[in-house]
Amino acid sequence: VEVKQLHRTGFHFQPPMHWINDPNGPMYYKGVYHLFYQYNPKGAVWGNIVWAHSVSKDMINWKPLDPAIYPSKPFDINGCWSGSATILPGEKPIILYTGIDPQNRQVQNQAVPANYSDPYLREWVKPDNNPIIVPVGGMNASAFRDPTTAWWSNGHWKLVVGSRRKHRGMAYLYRSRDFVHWVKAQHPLHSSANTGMWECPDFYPVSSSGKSGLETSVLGQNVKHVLKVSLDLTRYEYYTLGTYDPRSDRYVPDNTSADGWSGLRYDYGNFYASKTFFDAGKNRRILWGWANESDTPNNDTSKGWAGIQLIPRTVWLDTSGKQLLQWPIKELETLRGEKVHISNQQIKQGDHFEVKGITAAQADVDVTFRLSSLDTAEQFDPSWVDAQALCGQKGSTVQGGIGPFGLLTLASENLEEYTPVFFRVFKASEGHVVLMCSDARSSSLRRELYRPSFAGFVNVNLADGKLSLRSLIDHSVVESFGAQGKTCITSRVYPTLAVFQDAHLYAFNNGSEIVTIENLNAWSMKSGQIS
Ligand code: DQQ
Repeated sequence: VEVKQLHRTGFHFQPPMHWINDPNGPMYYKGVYHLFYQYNPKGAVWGNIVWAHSVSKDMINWKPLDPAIYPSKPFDINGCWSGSATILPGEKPIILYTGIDPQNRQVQNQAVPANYSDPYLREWVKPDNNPIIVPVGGMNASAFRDPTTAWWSNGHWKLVVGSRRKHRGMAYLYRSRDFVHWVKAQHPLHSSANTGMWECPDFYPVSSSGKSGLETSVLGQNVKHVLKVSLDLTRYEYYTLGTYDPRSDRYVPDNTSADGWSGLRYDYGNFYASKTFFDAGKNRRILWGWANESDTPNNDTSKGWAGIQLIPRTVWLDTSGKQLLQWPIKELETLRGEKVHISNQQIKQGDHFEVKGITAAQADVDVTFRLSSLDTAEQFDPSWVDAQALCGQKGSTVQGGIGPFGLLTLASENLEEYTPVFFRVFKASEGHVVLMCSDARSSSLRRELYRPSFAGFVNVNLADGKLSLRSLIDHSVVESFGAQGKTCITSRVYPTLAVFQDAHLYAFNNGSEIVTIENLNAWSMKSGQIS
């Protein structure tokens, strides 16, 4: 198969060819970051799943290694699916993953390094006591997978496995004293009606003050917990913030943190099966997500590859305590090349102007807009609960009061193609409502693509009249961070004209109120060493 370079990313992780999905078992061990991921060594569609393995010193430049875990034993002969790493006392990493057994049951297995002194941990061994956890009784053996990183509390190791009971999504809890014998707790850690299968659960503490990350077993007064699940019915991820009681092993979401479909999301676009880990090297918690293609499977096959890993994000609790904040890891900035800077530039209604002097198909843009007045904001209708539908109705060309304003990324010169990332501010009975969109509808002349008007609301105080936006643009992906990481949206797009040197970047405003670019910094991005 010849791999088509068009639309391949320069600084987002992807192997030379074939299919990838979920990031697995990310960890930091002896100065090295490990990324494992679901991989089909035989083609650009899902199947034949193994754990591919790459290592890095900075999570930006990578060295590929041979697959770490692949079907070899009855307990994983039909597939090595997602899982997590735990670093046991004495700096001993261990992996838990889902194996598909000869009856196509989903069972949980362990793998340990063959040689702890190899900093790359190239070779993994599956102990004979596998599988260590199997579905029993009334459990659904085809919906029982993706074990989390284990945490230690109250004299036990604990972990959860994602599942469902009929339509109820479940995080089954297991306990062990020795990491070998695991016993299911009577109650799940948490469950929620009508949410379907909970894939790739993730459960971890965040500090109530400051940006520092916490090791997964940390408990205490100044700690909240996050439970994230990937809902396979919508292919979106939702999280809640809440309280974990290590004695009853129950997790209760805060009353400000809705459970299920109306809940908070890490990303309002193409971002799935994510996982976090504690980076002991830099004292932060890192979030890693996968973005699949929005192209047709036939095109994936003909281009020879499918799927990318998104840029790792530092994740921490907002001072409100009501949501998480996310920001691309600072190591990404080492790839910044030529820079352009713009300040105090007004954009009037209907105007757009070009940000010149950078490679617009592979760029990092960080802009702060200033609004002089909020008086002309359109009235918000409280029935508009679905941000994506609202963006579909009020797109970047639909004139408003305050906005739409923002960036036109991956744009062709005459705007036959562009992916707008923008804000629109509404007046509501209490304050303002800010909508953020990353709208793929105009991204490509190719009509058969999936081109959703992804959007989310931004819970931001506009008292200082400022709204910021950072977008990471990389050929077929636009990853955007609104208001310093309050709302994040990732789009996959496949322009036909706006490619390589023919891609442009513009700032625009289609609101009646003038918007000022207080500051804009944009950089050409160098490619990472990836494969
Ligand atoms: N992908 C894995 C499963 C997981 C799903 C299989 C989520 O373990 O539930 O490749 O994308």
